[in-house]
Amino acid sequence: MPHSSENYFAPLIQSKPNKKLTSMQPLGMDKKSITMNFKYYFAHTLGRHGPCFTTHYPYKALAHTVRDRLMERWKSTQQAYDQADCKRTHYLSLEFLMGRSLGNAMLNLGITDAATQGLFDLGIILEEIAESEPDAGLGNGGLGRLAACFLDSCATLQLPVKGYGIRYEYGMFRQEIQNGYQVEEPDHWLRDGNPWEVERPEFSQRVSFGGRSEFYRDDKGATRARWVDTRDVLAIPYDTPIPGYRNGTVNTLRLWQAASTDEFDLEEFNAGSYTEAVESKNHAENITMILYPNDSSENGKELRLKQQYFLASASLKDVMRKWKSLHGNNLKKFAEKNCFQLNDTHPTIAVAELMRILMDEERLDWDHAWQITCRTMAYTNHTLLPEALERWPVKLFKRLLPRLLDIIFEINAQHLAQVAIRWPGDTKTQRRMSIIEEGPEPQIRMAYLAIVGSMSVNGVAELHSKLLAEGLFQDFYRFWPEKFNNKTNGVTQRRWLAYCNPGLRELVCESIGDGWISDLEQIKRIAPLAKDAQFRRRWFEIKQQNKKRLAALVEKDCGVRFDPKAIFDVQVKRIHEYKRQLLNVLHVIHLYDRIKRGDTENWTPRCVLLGGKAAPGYVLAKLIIKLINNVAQVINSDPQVGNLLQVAFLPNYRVSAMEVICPGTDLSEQISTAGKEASGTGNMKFMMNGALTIGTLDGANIEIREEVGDKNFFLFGLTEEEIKERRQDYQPDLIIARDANLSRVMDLLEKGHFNQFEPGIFKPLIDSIRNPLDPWMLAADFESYVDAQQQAAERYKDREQWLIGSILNTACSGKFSTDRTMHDYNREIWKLTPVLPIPTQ
Ligand code: 26Q
Repeated sequence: MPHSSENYFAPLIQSKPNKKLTSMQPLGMDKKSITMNFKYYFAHTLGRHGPCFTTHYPYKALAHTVRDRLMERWKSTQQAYDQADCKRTHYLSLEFLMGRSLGNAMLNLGITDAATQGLFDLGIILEEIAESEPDAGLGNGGLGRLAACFLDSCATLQLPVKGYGIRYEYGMFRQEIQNGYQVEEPDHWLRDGNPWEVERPEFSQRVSFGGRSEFYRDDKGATRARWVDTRDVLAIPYDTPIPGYRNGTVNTLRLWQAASTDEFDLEEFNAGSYTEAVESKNHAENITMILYPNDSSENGKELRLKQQYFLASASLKDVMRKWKSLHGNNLKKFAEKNCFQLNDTHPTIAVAELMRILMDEERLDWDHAWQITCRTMAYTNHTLLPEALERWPVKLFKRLLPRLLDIIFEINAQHLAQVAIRWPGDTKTQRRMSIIEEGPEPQIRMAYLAIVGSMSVNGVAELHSKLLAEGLFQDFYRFWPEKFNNKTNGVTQRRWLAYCNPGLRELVCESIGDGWISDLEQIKRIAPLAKDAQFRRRWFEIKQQNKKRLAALVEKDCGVRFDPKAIFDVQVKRIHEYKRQLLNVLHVIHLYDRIKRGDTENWTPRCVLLGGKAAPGYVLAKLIIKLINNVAQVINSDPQVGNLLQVAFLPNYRVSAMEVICPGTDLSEQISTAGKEASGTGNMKFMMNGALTIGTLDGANIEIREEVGDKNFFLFGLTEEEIKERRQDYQPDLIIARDANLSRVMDLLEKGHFNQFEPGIFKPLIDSIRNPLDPWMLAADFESYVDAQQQAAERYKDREQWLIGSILNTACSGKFSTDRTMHDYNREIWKLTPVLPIPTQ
């Protein structure tokens, strides 16, 4: 279909908006209405009859039934925002890891029971058809899932917050395991259509690339710039409704898709070059083709920069269009009524793009434009790894975004002038704080642009925020201490407890009511019940059920049979050296070695599950996956090991897998090198579902331990400060030599016990452990890790004591709701007022 931003729709009715056309009859939320609607879609819309052998069409029919019930609430909410003329926040993110929508939408609308029963009467099991929905995997991991949880909480708190992102044609790759190695397969998630989105071509925007800046004098004699000879791309918005929890609010996630402009094609087509015309169409469409599968920055990729600018420009123009439709050309209150939250540096080019729009298109002068920009932008940092800080070559910017480069240079000049006033003559500080890193290949430091252009800079857990202020951004912290703040992450308890763990939901609701679903602090009221043997019994039975469900998944996807009587020890997250999956493997090998030596007195049977994707170019991470699989193979096929120890690697870890994993987990592995994991959010999902954590003092683990108490958390490892200290004189060979357990583990690895027919393949991993410069210091934490694991194993044998710990973990998870996180953002950064939807006819 051809797209063009102008006149996409000729007005249907010239004179008055037609009320009759847009009025909506509220749809029934009862079993009967839902069943009727479902049958209508199945037969009339989808054209299916009789028995149906696939789950796909019933899924589709139900999705449309649910979606219809979102529509009227969506409209009422958006109308209420317009009428209230409220302040709004625009959450800009290159990733929104939404997972599945059906179950979540039904939960939030309050129609799960009605739909389940209605379908059951038709002979359909809801859970079975819900499995047909592909995950919307438009994110890598933590940062993308955080954005999705934020949207859920904002809708529940009735905050006028809109998500802006990219509609990738291909989401996060599907991971297959072949001969123990990761193989990446494309994820064409839109293949069977997406019932949760609405295309809105009438709000398309034009995004420019290339060309050059041209300067001219305007009618008042002021020098102005325009960006000319550009190659433009269209941005088509697709909106997804984001329902709040049973409150009538439905917010919006707007994702942009790239398309070529008509005239662009035509021009070349008319010049007789059909193939070039098609090629340029492809160029445009390539921008939103694929999600970059790295969860730390991959530097300098031109297409990635195009994606970032495409998102920033289309979104800002959309906000400006909306503003003008409500306020005309008057920008006086723009800063008062808008906020842009930048999800890491990825959308930071928005700082320069807003300046460009305000100056070149809205004709504001620099100072006025700058005031608006740095009063509306706010930046969230998600990493402490210096190598993950985004930098872009100035050269690339000059070619792709010349006008934005002008603006960044000017921002930097004015910024450095301020620095020079504060620290006169201190050229070292000036150079350190420059947005432009000088050198043979000058680079733009995106984090510095974000800090300079924002009113707020936040980290995502207490320790992380402290380390930003004291380390990575210390110069900026000295300059603007008031900009820096912490916002500890959270997760939404609606998806991560109420939806994914129905057994526990029912028990908790029966005990303390359902207030916790929209106010997680209330969950602490189950704490006293930890003393109640009857309650513990039921808690135990639910956990066993969930472990059986998880065991079934593991058997289906790994071919390994987990025994639900064993302790389920789980580490699922992206594969990264700093997250230390390798340390986990060393412990597994240690347990295996104990079994082989007959050291199994008072043994606690254990099932170890690992899962996660490695960036396709991250060689060592991929080798860790291979090692896990080889170790699992050896252990699982050794009759002497039997049920004492089982190991599995779950392929294709994703949101919908975590929904089965976290309810069935006993022990949550959060074992990163202290000071490296900004926050972690998987740790919170496990805690909420009653797992105990074995972890280091890193990220939000520290706050989890504070909440649940040190008795119910298995702590090990060096602190961030001790790590820094020990680096000076770190000798892993010595540590290994002095630790009999670790020596035997290294021995097994080094003599190729797990790679009998693949000689030498694990050498890079072995070398990394023995390297005195190993940044992750595995050897330094091994002994205390093994101790903590032993304590966990001992505790597990005392079932009642374990259950008390499990109940208290759930009971103390109140802080880790994104409802709290969003409250904090709103109180200290956004300052939005909640707006109730207006029910309309
Ligand atoms: C950058 C440039 C080019 C290509 C890709 C990227 C890129 C993409 C994704 C860089 C980083 C990410 C994702 C980072 C991430 O998920 N960080 C995690 O954020 C969570 C939410 O705050 C934290 O809990 C985790 O600690 C942090 O690792």
